[in-house]
Amino acid sequence: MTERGEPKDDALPVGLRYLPGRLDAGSRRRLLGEVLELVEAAGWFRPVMPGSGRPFSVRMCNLGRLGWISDIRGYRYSPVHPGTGRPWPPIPEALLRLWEELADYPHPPECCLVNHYRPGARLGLHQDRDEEEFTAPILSVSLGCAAWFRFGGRRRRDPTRRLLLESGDVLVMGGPARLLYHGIDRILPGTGEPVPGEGRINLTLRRVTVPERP
Ligand code: MD6
Ligand code: FE
Repeated sequence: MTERGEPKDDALPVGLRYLPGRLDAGSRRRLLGEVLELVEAAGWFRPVMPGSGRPFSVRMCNLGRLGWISDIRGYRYSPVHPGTGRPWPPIPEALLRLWEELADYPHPPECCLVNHYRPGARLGLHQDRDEEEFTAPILSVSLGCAAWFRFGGRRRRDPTRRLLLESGDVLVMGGPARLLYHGIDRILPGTGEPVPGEGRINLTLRRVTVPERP
């Protein structure tokens, strides 16, 4: 086992790209500052589980034309913030460039979901399937303290493994890995860049709609 908690020679599923340390310290600090400035101005929201209304332990915001939201009625993408009714702030240039470099997809992302985990917060095993476009990957950037990322197969009952995601790590879930079940078991407070309000910030870039054919 490596320090990252995984057998070294155990290959990742096809389509899952794990890029540890993809962002250097300067890029991490600038990106965190830029994202938090936009999000603090727009405001965080606390999603709730459809049906039960049970609140998530993670707070969220979005950047881009469309934002992922969850309320009593269900999961969906919305062009406006559910609390303020205002459009989401734009996706920072640095993230658009990262998508161009890594996504292997010829159109820009439409959504950057911003998750903030405070100590004790977690995210249950889920598939990201509220998008219309599944040929685009989801690109995830981790900032702040480290977290245990759990992933399995395309069925909830498939066996799972975990990866330690640290500040500056990038994960791309595309192709056959696009619909893998995954979640965050827990964060490791006190590691990585300090985040105001403590904890971990995760950014996921998504293409939501199918582009029109020229
Ligand atoms: C997180 N990430 O790292 C949660 N989804 O906080 C996700 O749910 C996720 O990392 C799709 C693709 C990559 C991810
Ligand atoms: Fe996800």
